[in-house]
Amino acid sequence: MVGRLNLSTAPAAWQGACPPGVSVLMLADEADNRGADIMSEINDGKQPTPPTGEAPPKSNRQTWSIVILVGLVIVLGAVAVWSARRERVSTEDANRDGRADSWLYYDAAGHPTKFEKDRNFDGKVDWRDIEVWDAAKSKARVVRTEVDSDFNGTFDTVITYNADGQMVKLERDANNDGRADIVSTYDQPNKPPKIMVDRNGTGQFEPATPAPAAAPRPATAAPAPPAKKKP
Ligand SMILES: [Ca+2]
Ligand SMILES: [Ca+2]
Ligand SMILES: [Ca+2]
Repeated sequence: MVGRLNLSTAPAAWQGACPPGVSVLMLADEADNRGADIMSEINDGKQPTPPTGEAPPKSNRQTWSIVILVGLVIVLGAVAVWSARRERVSTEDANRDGRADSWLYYDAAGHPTKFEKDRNFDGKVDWRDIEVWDAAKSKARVVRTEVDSDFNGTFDTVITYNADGQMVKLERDANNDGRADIVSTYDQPNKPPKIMVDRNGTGQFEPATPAPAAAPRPATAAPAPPAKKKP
């Protein structure tokens, strides 16, 4: 395809590049419709338009501005999510020594999730209640209690409660080897528990006869946790 460029109507840049009176022949492949369009636009005195879908190149400054803006949005979003999910805690100092000795944790909705207490004021938590929110009763209930009964820094007793708040299982690590060796199961209210004992630390439990004295009911034997205040 051959076209003749009309310099009198062509864009100024084209006119300046060619001396007056010079004809310019333009060639385009027969299959190149875009080439023909460009020649037509130039002869009409127009600037060739970019092909469809081909956006004009952005400057580096524009590109960096977009990158920085997107990064800023991501950071602000992450901070908002962290702030919404972060745990809150209220503390008490029962012995007034200037150090907290009980901690009540809340989720983002203000529902208690965990209560911890340092009962002997040695700076180490030795009582922990795990709580869940009961929406039907609009209050939290304790589902599990962990106790360091001898205050040696290791939790050795785990108590599990049912939905009514009754103790259903007590697991005790009496020899401090990190594994429960006395398991008391409270299947029926007001009935003695079923007690199983691992006497030699092998993981094999057998019925306790007679019932070992090392299976107390810490929920009643231990000091009652102080009143929990909302933050
Ligand atoms: Ca204190
Ligand atoms: Ca303690
Ligand atoms: Ca202990």
